[in-house]
Amino acid sequence: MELQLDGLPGPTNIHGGLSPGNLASQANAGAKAHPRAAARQCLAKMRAVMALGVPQAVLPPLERPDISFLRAAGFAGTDAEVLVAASREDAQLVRHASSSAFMWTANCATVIPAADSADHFCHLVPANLTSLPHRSIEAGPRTRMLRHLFADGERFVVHDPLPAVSVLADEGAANHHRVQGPAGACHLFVHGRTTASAAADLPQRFPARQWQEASAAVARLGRARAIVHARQHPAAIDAGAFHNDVVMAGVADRILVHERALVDQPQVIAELERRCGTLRLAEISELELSLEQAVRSYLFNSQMLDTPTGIVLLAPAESADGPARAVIDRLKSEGFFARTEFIDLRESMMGGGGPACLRLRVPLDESGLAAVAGGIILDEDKLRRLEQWVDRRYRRDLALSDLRDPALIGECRTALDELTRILDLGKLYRFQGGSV
Ligand code: SUG
Repeated sequence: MELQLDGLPGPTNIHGGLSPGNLASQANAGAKAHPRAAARQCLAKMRAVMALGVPQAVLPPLERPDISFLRAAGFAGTDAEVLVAASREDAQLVRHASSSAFMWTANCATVIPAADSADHFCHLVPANLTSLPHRSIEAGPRTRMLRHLFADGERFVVHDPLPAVSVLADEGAANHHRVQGPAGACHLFVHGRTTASAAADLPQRFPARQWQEASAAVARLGRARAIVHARQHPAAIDAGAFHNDVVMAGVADRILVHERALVDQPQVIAELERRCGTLRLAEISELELSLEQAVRSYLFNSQMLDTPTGIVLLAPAESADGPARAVIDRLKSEGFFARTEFIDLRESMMGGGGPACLRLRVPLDESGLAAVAGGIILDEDKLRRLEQWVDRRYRRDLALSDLRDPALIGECRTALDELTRILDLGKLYRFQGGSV
């Protein structure tokens, strides 16, 4: 089975325009955000997944604003004084410190499950996210959080993130697929560049975030037995596919991929089939859905779920009409999935995060699932309590200019403190005496 580990934005969710090459992030820079609606939409997705009979857990938000980050940048005094001074001197730094980008948990780690690792441990390699400042500050606390939640040292290894150097820039599972065919499982690692990349091979408009050297290091740490490396098509990156999961999705033996997702794509697919056996491939042509339409609709960022009643496509509402919908209808009629559901994730989509970005997949067996911190596994009762908590503790809207308000520090702590009680996590955050 596959546990879906979803993220939640925190009370300072903003549209900061912090990600170059991410068209939605850029287009919505400075727009008023709606933290309560953002969190509610994420919870609604979790409910939809649970209703499909798939185990669902929640990964708590990180504390924001990250005052220790601002202190490390030279601001001093009480926490409130730090925030006020930083807001006056460097508002952009405060946006980095306040961002809720950690909600996109597909980027938080790469998972090599026990079934596929040489030492039979389930390996979690947290991503260093060095490509962007607001994301790189996630790595440390997220690693400590994963250690708290996957604490059973007999089963799980939570590694340190790769060293934060450019050649090891790692964006986690957004550039990784576990393909499972009749002959076995294989891990596909997708990178945008390598140290050996010729200038002509690189995207021309936007940066390539994931380095091949990082993917190789993650595969080594995770003791993955079967791996294939592929390079993301520079045209896809230049069209706004800053991660591979914007142009490719999959579950079990099914791969849904744009024809311009990967360099040498036919060879990559052939290699996966050589390792895994025959796969079911839906390769979408540029004619049927252009890269531009793929990025606009986020069709390939749908969550593909292997449920007791067949494969389900949980697609963003943005793909419910036009050419993306036509692709979905065709694939459904061909039996590529049993069912489709559309989900409204508007606030997350404004930062370039669709259904697949919001979850980390953790393949586990029953006993592995029982070893995960039980409090984060959701049932209907817990979900209802989380909804009430969000309604109580998250502001309805938040503008970038609100980030200078020191009241947000206390609001966030109060919210997270309550959350740790709902999820039975004990002392988790530093302000509680914990490690995160
Ligand atoms: O890293 N957006 C995220 C979106 C991550 C999507 N994840 C996957 N594709 N798996 C990013 O670009 C925008 C934040 C802002 O602009 O405020 C942001 O960080």
